Amino acid sequence: MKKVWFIATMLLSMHLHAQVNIIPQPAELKMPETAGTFVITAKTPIILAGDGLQNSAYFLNDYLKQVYGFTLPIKKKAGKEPGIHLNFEKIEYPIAGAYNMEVNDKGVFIGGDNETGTFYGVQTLLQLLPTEKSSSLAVSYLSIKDFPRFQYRGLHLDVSRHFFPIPFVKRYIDYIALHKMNYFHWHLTDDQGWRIEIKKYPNLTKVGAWRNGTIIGHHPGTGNDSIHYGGFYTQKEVKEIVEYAAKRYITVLPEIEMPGHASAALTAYANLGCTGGPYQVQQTWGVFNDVFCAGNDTVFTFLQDVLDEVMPLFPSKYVHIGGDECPKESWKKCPKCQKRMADNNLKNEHELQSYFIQRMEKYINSKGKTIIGWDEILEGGLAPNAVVMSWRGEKGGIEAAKQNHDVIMTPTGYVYLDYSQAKKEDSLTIGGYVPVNKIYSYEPVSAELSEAEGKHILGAQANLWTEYVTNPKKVEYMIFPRVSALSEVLWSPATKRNWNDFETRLQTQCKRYTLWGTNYNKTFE
Ligand code: TNX
Repeated sequence: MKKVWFIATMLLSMHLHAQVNIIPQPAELKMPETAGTFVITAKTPIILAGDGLQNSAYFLNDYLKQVYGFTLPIKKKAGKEPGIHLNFEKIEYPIAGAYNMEVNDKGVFIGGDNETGTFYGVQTLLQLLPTEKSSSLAVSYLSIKDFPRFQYRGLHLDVSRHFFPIPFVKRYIDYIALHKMNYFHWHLTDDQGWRIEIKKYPNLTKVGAWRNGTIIGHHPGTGNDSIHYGGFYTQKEVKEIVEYAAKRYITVLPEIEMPGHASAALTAYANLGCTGGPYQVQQTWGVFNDVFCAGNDTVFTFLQDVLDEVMPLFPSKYVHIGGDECPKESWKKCPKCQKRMADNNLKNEHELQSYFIQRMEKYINSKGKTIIGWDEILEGGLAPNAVVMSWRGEKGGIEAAKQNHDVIMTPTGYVYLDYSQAKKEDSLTIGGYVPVNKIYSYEPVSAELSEAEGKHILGAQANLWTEYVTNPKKVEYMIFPRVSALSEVLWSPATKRNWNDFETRLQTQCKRYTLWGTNYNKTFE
């Protein structure tokens, strides 16, 4: 009898204290005095209070199906029956995504300031579910008030150095959504491959999307020149990705690199370079001297044509046009470039690069969009409306904010996911060292900025360059658990940041990675 009683209390207390390990940490979380759980089973309805909440319901059902093997009936709101209630609530927070949430004996109640907020409330609900497969999911009674700290919470993927197929890009977008992040920066062009179909210039993908041989010296056991490596996305596939992301309240930010990192484009259309070629889709990593010719008007026509096809595919108000790592050697030797400099009173090649970016900005602005560029676009003078992505540390971002430009912080020393996360390099990486506690310690708003300047920091982004990341499993290994740490930096109030507490919650998060079938780096454990 005693034994039965003991087991019963054990089970009851387990039930009453179902886990609450949420990442990113909500702004306000309260547990009621009387603990308890609401149990979700296959019969529990999702009850929608209005239009626009279907995306959240479908995401919840897709997740339940994949992870626990069942879905829930979706209903329009009728009475007050128990269930998962998806609502709207007036919160009036300046950044999209605020929500309130309550779990009690009547169910789960999520009220977003807008669709996005309700969607994020659903992400929180997923984190309250058990980390083992089960057909009855106990959720602890609690109440939450939550809202994002930054408006730009980004994750980047380089698909040029290595190509990743559409189903994996979708999975990557799911990972962004599960972390309440809202930008997917898609690095679509570089020296080693052009990855987006442009109908007016078919050679970009016929020629520019392919290189001969896997890259020698960097992939142990490969270096096989007989391999024709590459791939690209059709415009139809791009649309599919943009729609998929939109249903998760994620904006896809396309990047078309200029004037550097242009080998793939030059190989396809040799007249776009200063020398006329021949060029090759690069087979090694690094920075290459052949870049788009700044003295040739055909180059500007070409890039405008490309953007005319790219911009309508992406509803994003921003277009990323690169601007990083552009050597000036070919411009120095090019008579047309020198003439352009003389005609426009440009003192040096940095000013020529600035001319290039400003000319493209003018075109892009005329189409109602804003450019983003890497911090090199500060050199030679910033284009008037440009947003700066600060990657070579924070200096460029700080300078841009002081010049009243918006900034997205992506400093190598904190948020470069291609860098190793283990002290003793545990797999082939580009080098560097960014362990999970380093990314967790990142503060995007530098103390060097005044309050007004600090408002220009829209947020931050982690970048995954893929020179040494050859397949989806390795992508997962590089991003997790670091993206979970970044999500808290970007979402939670700065006052809530606490490494020890995060480390405890991360143990549960790792169980979730396993539940998702996702690879992750375990060196921090
Ligand atoms: C610099 S970050 C680059 C990339 C490389 C990366 C490797 C940036 C704007 N440019 O082209 O892949 O370093 O870490």
